[in-house]
Amino acid sequence: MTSSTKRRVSYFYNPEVGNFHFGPNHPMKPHRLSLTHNLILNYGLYKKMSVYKSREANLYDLKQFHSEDYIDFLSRVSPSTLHLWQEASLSRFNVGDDCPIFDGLYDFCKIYSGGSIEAAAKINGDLADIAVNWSGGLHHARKDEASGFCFINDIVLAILELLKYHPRVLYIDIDVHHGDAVQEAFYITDRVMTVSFHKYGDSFFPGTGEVSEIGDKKGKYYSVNVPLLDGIDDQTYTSIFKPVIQKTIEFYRPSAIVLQCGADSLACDRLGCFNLSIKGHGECVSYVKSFGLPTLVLGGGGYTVKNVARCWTYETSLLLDTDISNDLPFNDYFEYFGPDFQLHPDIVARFDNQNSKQYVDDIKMRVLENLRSLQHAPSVQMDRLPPDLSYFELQQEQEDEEEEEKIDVRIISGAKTDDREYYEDEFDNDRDT
Ligand code: V1D
Ligand code: CA
Repeated sequence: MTSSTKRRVSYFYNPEVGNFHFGPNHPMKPHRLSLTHNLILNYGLYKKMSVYKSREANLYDLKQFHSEDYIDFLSRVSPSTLHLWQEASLSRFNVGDDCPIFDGLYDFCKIYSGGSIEAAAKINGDLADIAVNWSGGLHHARKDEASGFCFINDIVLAILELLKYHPRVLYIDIDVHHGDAVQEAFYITDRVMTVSFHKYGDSFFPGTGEVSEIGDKKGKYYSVNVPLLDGIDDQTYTSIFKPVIQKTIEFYRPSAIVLQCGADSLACDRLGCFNLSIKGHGECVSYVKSFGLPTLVLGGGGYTVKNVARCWTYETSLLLDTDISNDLPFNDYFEYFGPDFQLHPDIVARFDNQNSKQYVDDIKMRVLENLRSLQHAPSVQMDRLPPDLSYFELQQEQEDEEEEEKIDVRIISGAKTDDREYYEDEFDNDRDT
């Protein structure tokens, strides 16, 4: 498939998501999602994609990754009852300054997670080539604790959904922070390969993501880390992003991709220290798209609200192969975008580029060396699919064979078998327990 082929894009959004507040002085502002959606609408991009109001995740969904104790805690804690909880519970679940208990926290979690799971299901049903949930991408949440502004890990939940149909899922993370909890969730499996590009060093949060973290057991070589230094610019970033992703896809041959597009890797981010322009960030999204694989696109960090909205709107236009004007259309939040009112304002570098050619070449060499080891890992060779048969076709063949066998069994045993006990279809939205 060439990069110019138009894809069927499904877009998930719940208008409630922007109304939650982490509290005064907290950098995470869900309001950025309202700005993004409104800009997307006012550019007319909704006409070119299927727009869905995403449903909320339910308890059954959340339990696919998170512990019951932790979900129970999230569902019951609130600012007004916080004093009734033992300090031990609050510290056990790691809530506090980074992950504050705010009004509607559990609803917020269900809303952003529901969008990612539904988007993954849309890809599974082959009803979309690309599915987008800018409200998702919260890559730090662990099985039983909150971390780095993240409470529920919608990415892990979405990948688990994709794994029902896809043999190998590639996760790519361009947030300035390390995608630690997604890596950790799949560290010992070869069914998911994680690749994170991030700032590493100077105790930058979360402090993990060295090149030497490569996975373990069956997952050895299936975790890839690209630690970068302050001030990286577009040219330097893409000079390492493209070869690493190209070789990863060549060696791993994923049947689906999940792309976390944290916008805190942009220049001028309130928490970040990179120097990417919106075009440079978008080039990574376009590059991933150019492989023509089913792709789930998610948000993530991003703390300079107006730039988050610009970035994710621009990236929506790239996913739709639609050029949009540099002059912003009038929109409900127009005043946020002054004084330039442009999609691609001039960027002022706040950090010198510390990533010398020698540093980048060395990291690239070590990452590519690990990828070559993956090529020789036995499980990939054993799983090799015939090049002209897609996973879906292969699965269909297998299902047909199983169906024939099942009919034989039914004839022999006289048992009545309902297909729905075995396979979820794309219309199966009922997750109630
Ligand atoms: F600046 C702050 C003001 C108020 C509350 C928190 C912060 C803040 C800034 N940076 N917190 C951080 C990071 N936490 C720490 C820990 C505090 N300890 C002593 C260390 O440095 C957390 C940064 C989280 C980044 C989240 C993310 O961008 O990766 C993200 N991705 O998807 C959703 C969020
Ligand atoms: Ca990252």
